[in-house]
Amino acid sequence: MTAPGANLRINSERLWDSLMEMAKIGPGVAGGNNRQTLTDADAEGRKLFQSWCDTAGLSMGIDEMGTMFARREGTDPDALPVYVGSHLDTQPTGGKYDGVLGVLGGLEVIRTLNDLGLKTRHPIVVTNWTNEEGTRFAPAMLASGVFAGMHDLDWAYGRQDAEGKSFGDELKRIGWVGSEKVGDRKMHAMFELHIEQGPILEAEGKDIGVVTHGQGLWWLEVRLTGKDAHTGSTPMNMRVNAGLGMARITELVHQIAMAHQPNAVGAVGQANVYPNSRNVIPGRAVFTIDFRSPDLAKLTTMRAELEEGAAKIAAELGLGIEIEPTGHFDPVTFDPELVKVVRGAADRLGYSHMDIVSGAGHDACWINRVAPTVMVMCPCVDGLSHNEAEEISPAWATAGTDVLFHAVVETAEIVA
Ligand code: HGY
Ligand code: MN
Ligand code: MN
Repeated sequence: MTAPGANLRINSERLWDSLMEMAKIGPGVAGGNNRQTLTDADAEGRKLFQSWCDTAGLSMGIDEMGTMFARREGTDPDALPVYVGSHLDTQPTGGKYDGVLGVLGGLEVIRTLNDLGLKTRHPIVVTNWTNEEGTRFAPAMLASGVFAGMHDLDWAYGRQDAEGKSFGDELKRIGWVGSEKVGDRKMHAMFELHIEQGPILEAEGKDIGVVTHGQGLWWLEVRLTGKDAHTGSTPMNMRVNAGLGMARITELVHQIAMAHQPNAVGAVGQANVYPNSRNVIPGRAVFTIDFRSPDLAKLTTMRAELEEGAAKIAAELGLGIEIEPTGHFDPVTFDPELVKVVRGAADRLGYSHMDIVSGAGHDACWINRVAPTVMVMCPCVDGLSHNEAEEISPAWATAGTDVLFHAVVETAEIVA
């Protein structure tokens, strides 16, 4: 495959303007975004992306999970397309770039090809995967998981949010149910550009992360049952306190992750006690644990240690306990050939780069099971993400998208 000339670059201003335009939809309260999946804000963001794709001359396909596939034709109708994308949905207190840079960076690849009047043998498809975040409807990477055959469609449609609304009903409500069967599309390759969401690239002074691997993950939902009682008149030895159990298990999660350093992380992200009244001892607690490691054996051991330790804590406090896995994927090894293409592109363009393991999960982690897949990363300020203060520089956005452009176009094969 011939690589594009190093002089070919994307249009930085246009990319940045599009990022800022999209950031106006579903604004947060502190400068970031709250564009959660299948909300009206998500629908508005989809509409804006659709209009940009129309202007760029792309044809749009939508599958039954609402994932958007915007296609630029290649010269060879039989050639499998090169996919490039990420997600437009955000955390409730999300940043402006998590996911969005990968979708609009993919669109910028198309816009630049259009500017240059270049054709490629393989078609190129820019993709917006539905519900990557998994915060409203667990698990994360839900649509790409169905696409990769990890979840079935009905199970995904039945996932419920905190108000009991189902994924399927909400997708219908916003009018984005497509007719394509999920997973029917075959891919020549898939690229995802994403901010690192960690501190390594910035600390090392690198413009580009060549993502060779991704961490594995377990999400475990813990439900503790104790007894509501008066916080004032109930003697300490008569309490069955689910809130205390949650606190002890939260500490246990931290201890387990620390015991498996390096390359292990753990936290409780979502935590609710019931009835959540100032003067009632909580009779119920429901919370989620997020364990991750690039080492499968460590990941398995952390889950086992948690289940054993949490059962012990519950027994000591007289609590009922249920632990339900609500999300999982093994550590990921991305396609070595595509990793070389990304590394070569960064070299050719003169961007500093280093190999890196993705700490966060991404749609690419599932698609890697059904097609050759790789990720490109750019730094983010202080490594901060899943926080409205998430920030990147226009230079980092440009570097990441330049490398994405070169890697995608090389793989899609320019036709002279
Ligand atoms: O949880 C994750 O790693 C991703 O940001 N959804
Ligand atoms: Mn993301
Ligand atoms: Mn995210």
